[in-house]
Amino acid sequence: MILFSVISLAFCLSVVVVAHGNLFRFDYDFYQEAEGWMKLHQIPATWRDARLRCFREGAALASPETENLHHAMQNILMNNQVVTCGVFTGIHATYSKGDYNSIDGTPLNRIAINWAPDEPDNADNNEDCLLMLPNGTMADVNCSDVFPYVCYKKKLPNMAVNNCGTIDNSYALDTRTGSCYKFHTEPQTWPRAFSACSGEGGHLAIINSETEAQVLREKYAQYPPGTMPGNFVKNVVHIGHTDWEEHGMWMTIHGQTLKEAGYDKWAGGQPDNYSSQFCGAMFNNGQLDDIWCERPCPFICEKKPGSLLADDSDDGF
Ligand SMILES: *[C@@H]1O[C@H](CO)[C@@H](O)[C@H](O)[C@H]1NC(C)=O
Ligand SMILES: *[C@@H]1O[C@H](CO)[C@@H](O)[C@H](O)[C@H]1NC(C)=O
Ligand SMILES: *[C@@H]1O[C@H](CO)[C@@H](O)[C@H](O)[C@H]1NC(C)=O
Ligand SMILES: [Ca+2]
Repeated sequence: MILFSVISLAFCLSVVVVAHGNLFRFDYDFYQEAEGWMKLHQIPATWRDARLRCFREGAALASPETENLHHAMQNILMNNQVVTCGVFTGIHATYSKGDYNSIDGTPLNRIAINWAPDEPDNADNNEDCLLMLPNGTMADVNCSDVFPYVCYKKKLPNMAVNNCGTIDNSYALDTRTGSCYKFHTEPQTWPRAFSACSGEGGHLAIINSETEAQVLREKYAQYPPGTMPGNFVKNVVHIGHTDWEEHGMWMTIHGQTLKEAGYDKWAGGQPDNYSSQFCGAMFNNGQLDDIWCERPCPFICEKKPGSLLADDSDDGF
């Protein structure tokens, strides 16, 4: 019986992947009625984190904007008993109290809503996000509370997965290392940078050789300070090493010492722990630095070419 359900589960998954997996991501399922892909995030998050995570995945926080989308979302809820309270939708009034819109700007009065009993109540004048309950009715809730959520990617006529295995053309393959890289010019803290790379199906770049340091140096050279709007330090990027809160013990985010990983060339005088630096960075000359985890910096993500398409997702996620 268990064997049978494992086999049938594998079968279902592979059907989805064969049909549409090679068009977006292995961790999203295609829903015909929604004319696109959806993914349930079971781990509850605040509304802001949910919105950002969907964006990083190349999608958007789902809203029941049409009858079909409502139906697809409710199907997901009914098929997942873990979601007992409901999911955050993309319908929010976080810009201006009471002005509810979906992420793509559809106003609430254009969306058909069935409210749950005694909702909406804007309790304590503190509720600016809409939750969809398992039975499809809606309630306003505190955006700082945490709930599961659904991300949605509408299928576009010209959507194409590139040779990095993603629809994000900012990723470029370098044949010297066999990895793809993306330089993010908008500064983020190290944890937010980590999250961005992970959402995109990759990870903060890990330097495994002199060659890879050279590749990243060249990538960096394509982004001189003038190409990065904003007032921040522009000669250093977050990359994938950290002290794992064991101060003085630097390892990659994949658990290797820098020597094991294949590159441990610190810049002169680094790591200097200059008033408490516990996160990993790289100067534009390719040499390593330690930096404040909360300092917003540009950052470089790395991803394996197929990692967003593989259905046995060992790499990438
Ligand atoms: C939907 O669920 C809510 C919360 O459990 C409940 O209060 C409400 O009566 C339900 N509505 C319908 C139409 O089933
Ligand atoms: C609701 O949100 C406000 C800020 O919007 C926050 O200060 C408050 O702690 C939240 N309340 C609960 C119960 O989560
Ligand atoms: C860095 O400095 C902090 C205090 O500012 C200290 O707790 C930590 O142990 C130092 N790390 C190293 C490697 O010395
Ligand atoms: Ca430093």
